[in-house]
Amino acid sequence: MTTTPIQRGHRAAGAASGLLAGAAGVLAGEGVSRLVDVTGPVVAVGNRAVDLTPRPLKEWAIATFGSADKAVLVGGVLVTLLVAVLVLGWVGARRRGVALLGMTALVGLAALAMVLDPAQGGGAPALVAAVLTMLVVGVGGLAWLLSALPVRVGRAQGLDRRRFLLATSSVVALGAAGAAARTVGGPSGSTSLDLPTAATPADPIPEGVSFDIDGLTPHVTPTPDFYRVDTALQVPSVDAASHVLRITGMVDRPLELTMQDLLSRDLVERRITLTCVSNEVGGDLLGNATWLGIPVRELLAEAGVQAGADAVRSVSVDGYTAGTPLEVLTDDREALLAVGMNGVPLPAEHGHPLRMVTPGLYGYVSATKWLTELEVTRFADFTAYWTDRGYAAKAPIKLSSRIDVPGSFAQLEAGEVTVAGVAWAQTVGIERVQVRADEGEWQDAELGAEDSDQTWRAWRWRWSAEPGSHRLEVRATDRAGTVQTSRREPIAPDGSTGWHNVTVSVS
Ligand SMILES: Nc1nc2c(c(=O)[nH]1)N[C@H]1C(S)=C(S)[C@@H](COP(=O)(O)O)O[C@H]1N2
Ligand SMILES: [Mo]
Repeated sequence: MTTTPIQRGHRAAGAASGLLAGAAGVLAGEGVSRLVDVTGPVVAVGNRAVDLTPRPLKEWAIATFGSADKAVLVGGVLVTLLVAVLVLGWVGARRRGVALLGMTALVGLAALAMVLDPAQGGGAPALVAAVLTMLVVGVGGLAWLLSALPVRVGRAQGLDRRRFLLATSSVVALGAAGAAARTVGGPSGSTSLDLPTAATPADPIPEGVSFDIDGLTPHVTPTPDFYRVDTALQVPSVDAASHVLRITGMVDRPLELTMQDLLSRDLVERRITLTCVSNEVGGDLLGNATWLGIPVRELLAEAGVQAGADAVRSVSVDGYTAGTPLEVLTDDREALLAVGMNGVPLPAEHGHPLRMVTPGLYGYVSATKWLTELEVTRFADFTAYWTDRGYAAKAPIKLSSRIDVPGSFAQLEAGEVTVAGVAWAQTVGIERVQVRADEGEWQDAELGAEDSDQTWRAWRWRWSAEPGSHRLEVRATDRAGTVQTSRREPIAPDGSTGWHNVTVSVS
């Protein structure tokens, strides 16, 4: 049988129907999910996809897409869905039953992913509402659209235009309503929490902690500029009023603490520079904030840590886990369970209402956001999110330094040029920073006043720049006398090393 133009148009109308119904179904499902506060289909499927992806592929994706990996993942889910519903609609032009079955299967997959999502906060009725919406709009919409197409193409019978237009506009309207609900609706992580003042406020910032130099990183990072790194496709929205922290595992007295329990304690305020293991040499995945919180060691002492334990496994509401050495959480660095950041409750992206902040360790082993459980355990008995993906179980922050100004490839005028940046060796402290141009002699930079050994330290150096192209390099020495290594290491498995350099041109 040869294909006639009518048949081809018919197939195309089928494919368009699949696309319309599929898109509207997802949008409506997303909208209702937002309204009833459950993890929506796209994020749920994305999360499942991450979990089911073989490790080499995952590593390749992280290496290739870096911090855009989430956008790429969501894009991948959407493109796959698009292709699937196009094909379903195409098939459906001839075989309606097959298309409807296929669409039902897609909704079923999304429903399964939503039910299995570790961050799934909503109850059964909310989930049922979201899934029913997808069924009605996706499957029902497709059935309606396809019913406007004649089944037997052999007969010279065109599509039922009125019916097709009505179905199309209805499905589009439902999809649009879903999209609107998706953007406006929902309890968007209300971060209202009455923070008490600190029993132990942060020390005042010392005079001369930084320099007034354009482009030099400020000592305290304004919250909107604070880097964000996490695996959450959608920032968890946690209700502080009902949030509970559980302390479990190898303890004499397991604890369950509400936010009110935690806030009624003596709170400590301190500036701590957080650093991500994914920070490349010269990168900006670190920030310094004033954190308000409860010393972890006080809570662990109350729970009564049993002999033999050497780790704390922290768990986020979204299922993320990390392992931190017990000794680090009980020593004098005084790791915090933070409730406040820069004078206000933690913003949703930074872990509202409760997160860990541990001086001296990379965030992935020590700074769990949306914290819901601390399990006292042994390193030998568990693995965590990033250790499952090839990163080290123990990860102290490596001594490092960065040139903030001048920027790479800056065009400068000959004469005196200010070179400046920050250096960090949390819990050890920075003793010295040196700079050199074109591999000449190392020169001592001037250091800003030290805030504490838990924060970074500013430095500056005056350079008499002569015309030409020049390469500036920086290296730091910590309080223990260790000089920052020039050896270039990648971020995996436990943090990058090497000297940061910038090339500038002077005229
Ligand atoms: N729940 C959860 N907590 C998390 C992460 C995460 O993916 N999920 N990422 C960690 C990593 S790798 C870092 S570097 C810090 C970053 O904290 P920030 O986003 O507030 O800067 O959070 C840590 N806490
Ligand atoms: Mo990180």
